[in-house]
Amino acid sequence: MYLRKVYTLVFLHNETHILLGLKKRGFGLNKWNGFGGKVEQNETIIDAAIRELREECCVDVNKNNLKNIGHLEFTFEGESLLMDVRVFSASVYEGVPTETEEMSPKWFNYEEIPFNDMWPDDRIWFPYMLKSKLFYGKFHYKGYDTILNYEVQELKSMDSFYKNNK
Ligand code: 8OG
Repeated sequence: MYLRKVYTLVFLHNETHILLGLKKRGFGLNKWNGFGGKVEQNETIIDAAIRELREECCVDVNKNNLKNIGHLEFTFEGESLLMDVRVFSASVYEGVPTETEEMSPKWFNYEEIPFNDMWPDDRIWFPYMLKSKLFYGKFHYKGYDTILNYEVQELKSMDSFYKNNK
């Protein structure tokens, strides 16, 4: 049995670019990623996504403009933690992405995503996100660099995914 912890991961985008942040401390140090973190007790997943985006890059997003586009699960050989990561995108937001103690934000053209400096799984599921497809992905790691096995699939709807995976 795994101990499931829920995380958020938010990507801001426009027609040609996606916003990534270089993580300056903690888990995923020196990797480019979206913005997010642990959902706290007494907080909804959406509220956590909004809070983390604000804390990490000073941008405000309204919950109606956050779209749940994917679900990722990560497990690690020998560990009981299952990281349940809810992925969101938004193209409408307020504020200018600004560097914080945790993240240094930068816009990347869709053709120039720095996969060599990102989590190894990202190059497997980003193509779904970049083609505006909903997705599910499950990755089992040995350490933080090696994917032992994985599964990724396109989803028809997030609602039906969650209905069937309670
Ligand atoms: O609070 P903290 O920064 O530790 O939260 C971890 C963040 O990293 C959270 O937004 C979820 C995200 N994340 C993982 N694993 C992976 C991964 O393999 N790829 C990507 N893109 N993000 C990940 O925890």
